[in-house]
Order: sequence, then structure tokens, then C-alpha cells
Amino acid sequence: MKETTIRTICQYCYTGCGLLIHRNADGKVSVEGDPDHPANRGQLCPKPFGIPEMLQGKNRLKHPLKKTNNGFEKISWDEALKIAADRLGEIHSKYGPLSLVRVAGAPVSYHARDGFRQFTGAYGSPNFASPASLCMMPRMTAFNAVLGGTRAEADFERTRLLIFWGSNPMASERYSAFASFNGMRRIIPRLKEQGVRIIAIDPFRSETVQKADDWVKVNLGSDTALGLAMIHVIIKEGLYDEAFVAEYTHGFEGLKDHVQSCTPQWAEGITGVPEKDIEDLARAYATTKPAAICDGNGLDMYTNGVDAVRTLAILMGLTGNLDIPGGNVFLPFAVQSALPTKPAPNEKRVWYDTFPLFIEVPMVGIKEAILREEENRPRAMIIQHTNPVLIHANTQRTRQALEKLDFVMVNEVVPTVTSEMADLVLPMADILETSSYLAYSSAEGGYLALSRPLANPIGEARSVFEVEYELAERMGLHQDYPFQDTMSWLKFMIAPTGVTFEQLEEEQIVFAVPPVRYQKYLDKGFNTPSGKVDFHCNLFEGKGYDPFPTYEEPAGEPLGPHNTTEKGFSLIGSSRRPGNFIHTRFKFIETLSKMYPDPLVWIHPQDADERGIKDGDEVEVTSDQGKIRITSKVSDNVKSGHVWVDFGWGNPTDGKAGINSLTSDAYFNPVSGATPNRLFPCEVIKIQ
Ligand SMILES: Nc1nc2c(c(=O)[nH]1)N[C@H]1C(S)=C(S)[C@@H](COP(=O)(O)OP(=O)(O)OC[C@H]3O[C@@H](n4cnc5c(=O)[nH]c(N)nc54)[C@H](O)[C@@H]3O)O[C@H]1N2
Ligand SMILES: Nc1nc2c(c(=O)[nH]1)N[C@H]1C(S)=C(S)[C@@H](COP(=O)(O)OP(=O)(O)OC[C@H]3O[C@@H](n4cnc5c(=O)[nH]c(N)nc54)[C@H](O)[C@@H]3O)O[C@H]1N2
Ligand code: SF4
Ligand SMILES: [Mo]
Repeated sequence: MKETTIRTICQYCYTGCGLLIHRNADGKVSVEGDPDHPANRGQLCPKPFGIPEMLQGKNRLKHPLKKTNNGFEKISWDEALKIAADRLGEIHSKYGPLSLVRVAGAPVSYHARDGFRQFTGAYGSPNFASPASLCMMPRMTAFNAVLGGTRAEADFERTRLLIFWGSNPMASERYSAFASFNGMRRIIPRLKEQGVRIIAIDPFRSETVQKADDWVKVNLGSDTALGLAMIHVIIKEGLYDEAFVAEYTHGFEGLKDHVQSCTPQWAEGITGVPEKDIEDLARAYATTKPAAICDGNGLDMYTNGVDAVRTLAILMGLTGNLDIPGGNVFLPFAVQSALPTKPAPNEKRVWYDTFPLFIEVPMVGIKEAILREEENRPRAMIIQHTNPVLIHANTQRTRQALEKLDFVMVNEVVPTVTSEMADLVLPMADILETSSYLAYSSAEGGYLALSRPLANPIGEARSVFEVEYELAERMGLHQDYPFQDTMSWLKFMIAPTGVTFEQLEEEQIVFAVPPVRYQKYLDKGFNTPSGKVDFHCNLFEGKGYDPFPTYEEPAGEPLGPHNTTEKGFSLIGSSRRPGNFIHTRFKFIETLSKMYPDPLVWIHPQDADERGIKDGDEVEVTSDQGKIRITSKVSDNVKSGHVWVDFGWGNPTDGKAGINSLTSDAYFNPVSGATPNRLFPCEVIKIQ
């Protein structure tokens, strides 16, 4: 065999590192970081080192499967697509176009995000759902409402003070939405060398907290109170940017009144952060110029998360740290999502009246519509690149909702708890077996990179776009389809950038957008209803929400740590993600699982002691929703009164506990539909 090296990219997280995949004369595969890729400059995290094992096809779904009374039966593609076309056609005739919902996964790779979106539009349904209400979109909705842009990214290279607020990039590698440059993975040590002060606001001593200069040990779900108190201090002490506030913000006087009572003393009682530390934090952020905030997913999965992020957006505006070098900037971006050519009317989607400002239907709306048997409820679900049973709050109720559907089709690469519930399972080509691309934004410009196939699709697995098109064709829905397979999708998506596939193939990395231009507001204003930073948020007010962010207790919590609930729960549970897996994936890849074999429940030494629990004991965690068995990790990384359960297990291929058996979907954020996946009252006992 000839030795080969393929230059490609990793699509397991938002960093999109460059990879060199070597295959030697014996066929042995090895992985190296691409030294010339701007995102990582040769560095890699552990995950792509699982690629050689993944290419062996362990646990892969190789054939279409249909559910029968005796379990799954192997069928041909022709039969599978006939079943899908017949069932979806019948459901369309009986219940109309709104009866279909397409549920997709985290948009880390674009084929996850775009798959079956076009089809759903052509079918006539506006019903899209995903983990968006748990992941990034609650933040984007808040930023957009106040700043008129969904993301204002930290301008890492030029800042003097950096606040990681509910983000843990030392494990998640998520420094921004899609911005990657100058070897993002080494940004923290590099900034420290330059004397930039780094602060982490986090209830857990995370990998990022461990690298920070200061740790603001905030209580779970209390960030709105912290943000409001910081705004109070900055206004009271006159530390805000007067010129910027006067010229470019709307509603300052109202804001001033609104935060009058939000004193640091008030916030101390809620956040657990001493009054003096809140004052110091506010002063540091307002007086160190420029300062930037790196917001994270730690703010999303609370019922009060959107307002927390509105306080971040207001802080950026108040201090003038917006769209300036070293502040939070609106970055150039090359490619948008593949929206359906013929979108169905948005206002017709399920639970639109409840969530008019959100980009799609929060999963809680889909589940409730089905479980309450609402007339316009979905009857058919296409599940594309996601594992809803494990990732949404209250696994038991997610299962019940799926069971009530007339038809469930799951597009997957491996068997999961969700695919086990399907009527039809379609085996998909993995990202390692198809062409794809990523668009990156950065202050230095927006660029594209190519993801190349490393092998042919395993068994009978096929590309999602081919399957989607063939199904549309069988149903007569293909007339307006802009792409028919992976390659035509890729070319269609990158066309607006002016970059061609041939160019990408030759150059691998192509810059398509010039470096950021700062202070765009000088001539364009802000893209909000007032044209300014909306402290007083007109968009929210117009839809009946409070124009200013207000602290509300996060739902799902008992009165506070050590306050026993009626059921005897005296701990507050949350969840975390270990650095070497992505969500529910890769647990059967030994290269990765040997580094972190089991999910753990992290408990403070004092709480463990009171319960006779030692490190490594088997324990039972019980919440209102259910119970799980898991191994304990006794650690003072946790605040006393909190316990943290590792998220991502629970598939048949790992046989371990899934945390969302413990979380509740009885509450949700009124704007984003976020459920409290990171907050549940619980108790932990040792299994004797
Ligand atoms: N290894 C790995 N990397 C990943 C992923 C993965 O599953 N595994 N997933 C990817 C995805 S989809 C996402 S969305 C990103 C997320 O990446 P990040 O945005 O970095 O978010 P998390 O990794 O969830 O870290 C959130 C941090 O917030 C803290 N936190 C929890 N609750 C609160 C709170 O109430 N207030 C504050 N201030 N902090 C809180 C947590 O302790 C944690 O340290 O990671 C991506 N990268
Ligand atoms: N309690 C709790 N709940 C959470 C979180 C948490 O921290 N705590 N995190 C939340 C967040 S931020 C997110 S983003 C979500 C993640 O939610 P998901 O996106 O649903 O999570 P994944 O495990 O990445 O699921 C992706 C599925 O797609 C499959 N897959 C992989 N490649 C392909 C492919 O090429 N084609 C197809 N068709 N399928 C493929 C994988 O096998 C996997 O089963 O979970 C959310 N839920
Ligand atoms: S940080 Fe790791 S998982 Fe993320 S793109 Fe880079 S190598 Fe892949
Ligand atoms: Mo996410």
C-alpha cells in the first residue's frame, strides 16, 4: 500500500482544528495536528486520536432497519425510502404539512445542522427543533435583542482583561461561536504571559478556573443578580463610558432606576459572592480598558438564563467595550445556514405564540404539544444527527412523547437509545466518510476550510443529502431543491462567498472575508429597533416580556443548598462534560474511554462525609424525576451543597447512567424554552 497523508479538519467541536491523517504502507492510520491551520497551529486535543479506531467501524449501523414485532429487521434502501415516503405521505394527507417535525443536533458540523431542513420546508412544515434552547441560542437571542447582533465575540488578542463567564474552554475548546485563529487552544497561557488579567465566573473549579487569576464562585443560576449588581456599581460610581452611553444607547435612565435596588449586598445573598468581590469585579471590568467577556454554555440551561445574558450585553454597552479592539466585537462571517428555498410560514410552527422571539421550536414545545395531544401537534419526526432521549431534560417524558408519534425516522451512524425507539433507522455516512467544510470567523478575517473523506461510507451507509433528495424525489417535493448530494450541497453553501470547491481543494484554507472593521456603529448604528444598544429592550417589550433584565429564582431549585425539600432532597445537582468526549458520543472508543472510563458524580468532602461516601464508591442519585447509579468523585472543586453529574452517557453502547433521567422539563425559560438541565434538587446515598 502507498503511504498517504490527507490534509483535512476536525469537526468534533467549534474550534475546527486542522488535521493531517497519515496512512502508512501497512494501512495503519495516525493523526497529527496541521501546523499550517490557523485555528490550532498543530495542536490537538485528545478526541481526534480516536479517529483510527473510528475508521475501523466499531458499532456502526451498516444497513437500513425497520422495526417489526420481533425487533429490527434489515431492509434495502429501496424499501426503506418507500416506507418513509409512504408513511410521510399518508401523514401529510391525513393531518396536513404541520404534522412533521425535524429534530437535529448540535450544529458542530454543518451537515448535522443542514440535513433534512430543505425537506421539511418542501413538505410545508416550519417545525424545526434541536438542542438550540440548551445551547448558545438563548445567549444569541439575548445578545440580539440588546445589541442587534447574535454574537459579540471576545477580541482575545487585544484585550487587557478577560472574563470567562459560564464558559470552560480549557475543556470545551469553545472560545467563541465560530471564531478560530492563532491557535486558539493556547490563548490563555499566551494572554497570561502578556499580563492580561483573567477572571472566571463559575460555580465549579473548572479546568478554566484553575488557569484564571481570580475565581468568582457564583451560585448556580444566579448570574442575573451578579450582572445587575455590577451594573448598579458601575452606574453608582460613575464608571460607565459617558460618551458612548449618551450617543449609542437607549434607556439609560430607566436602567438606572431599574438597578437602584440591585445592590452588591442584595446580590451577595443570591449569588454567594461577597459584596466586596462584586464591587471589585465591577470596577475591574469597567476600568481596565479594553475588557472582554467570553460567555458560555454555563448560562444557557437555566430557566432564567436569557436575562443573565442580557446583563452581560448591557455591561458591554455601559462600559463602551463594544466593537472596539480588545472588547466584544461583531466578527465577519462567511457562510450562513441552509434555509429552505420554500420556507413554511414561521408563525404556524408549534408553540409559536409561547416562543415568538426564538429561532425555532424549543424541544419542550414539541414534547408538550405531543403529550397534551394538541390538534396541530407533530405526528412524524425525522431525527437527524441527535440523541433527543439522552440530551433533553426528563428522559422518561421524552420517551413518552416519541412513543406517541405515528412515525419516527432516525438517521444515525451508531445505535443509540433514540434509534432503538425508531420505526425506521437509516445508516448515515460519518463525517469521516464525506466531504464537508467549515466557515471560521476571526478578527483577522473569515475563512473556509475543507473536510475531506478519509474512507468510503461503511456498509450501505449513505450521505444525508443524497437520502434527503431521493426521499423528496419519491414524494414529488424535489422541484425547488437546490442540492442533490453532498457535493452539490457544499458548492451551494459556499457559493455566496465567491470561494470555489476547486480552490478549497487546492489551497485547503481560503480567506473569504477581510479582517474585522471595528466601531461599525459609527456609521451604521446598531441593528436594534432604536438603532442603539437597547438597555431598554424594545424587542422584548414588544412581545410582552420585561424591557429590563430582572432576577428570578431559577426554577427547579429548592430554596438553596442544605434546605431540604419535601421529598428530603438537600443537595442541588448540576451537570458537567469531561474534555475528551463530545456529548453522548465516543464512549466505546477505547483510546478515549480509557482516559475517563465512567461517568462520575462530584461531591464536596463534607457532604460525602456526612453520607458515609468515599471517593470511588457506588452511589445512587435520586431526584424528583428518577434515580441513577453512578461512581462518586469526592472533590473540593465543588461547592458544599452542590453535586455535579457527568453528562453524556446512557447509550446501549456504554450501558451507564444518563443524567437527564434526573432533570425536569416542568419549567422552562419564557423566551428560549431552556429547561433546567443544569439544576435539579437531589439526594445522594451510598449503595451498601
Ligand atoms: N469535550 C467537549 N467539548 C465540547 C462539548 C462536549 O460535549 N465535550 N460540547 C460542545 C458544545 S455543543 C458546547 S455548547 C460547548 C460548551 O462550551 P462552554 O461554553 O465552554 O460551556 P461548558 O463546557 O458547558 O462549561 C460551562 C461552564 O459554566 C459553568 N457553569 C455551570 N452553571 C453555571 C452558572 O449558573 N453560572 C456560571 N457563571 N457558570 C456556570 C460550568 O461549571 C462550566 O465550567 O462545548 C463544546 N465543546
Ligand atoms: N443535562 C445536560 N443536558 C444537556 C447538556 C448538558 O451539559 N447537560 N448539553 C446540551 C448541549 S449544549 C447540547 S449541544 C446537546 C447535545 O445534543 P446532541 O447534538 O443530540 O448530542 P450528540 O451526542 O452530539 O448527538 C449526536 C448524535 O448524532 C450521531 N452522529 C454522529 N455523526 C453523525 C452523522 O454524520 N450523521 C448522523 N445522522 N448522525 C451522526 C451521534 O452518533 C450521536 O448519537 O445536549 C444538551 N443536553
Ligand atoms: S479542539 Fe479537539 S475536538 Fe475540537 S476541533 Fe480541535 S481537535 Fe477537534
Ligand atoms: Mo452545545
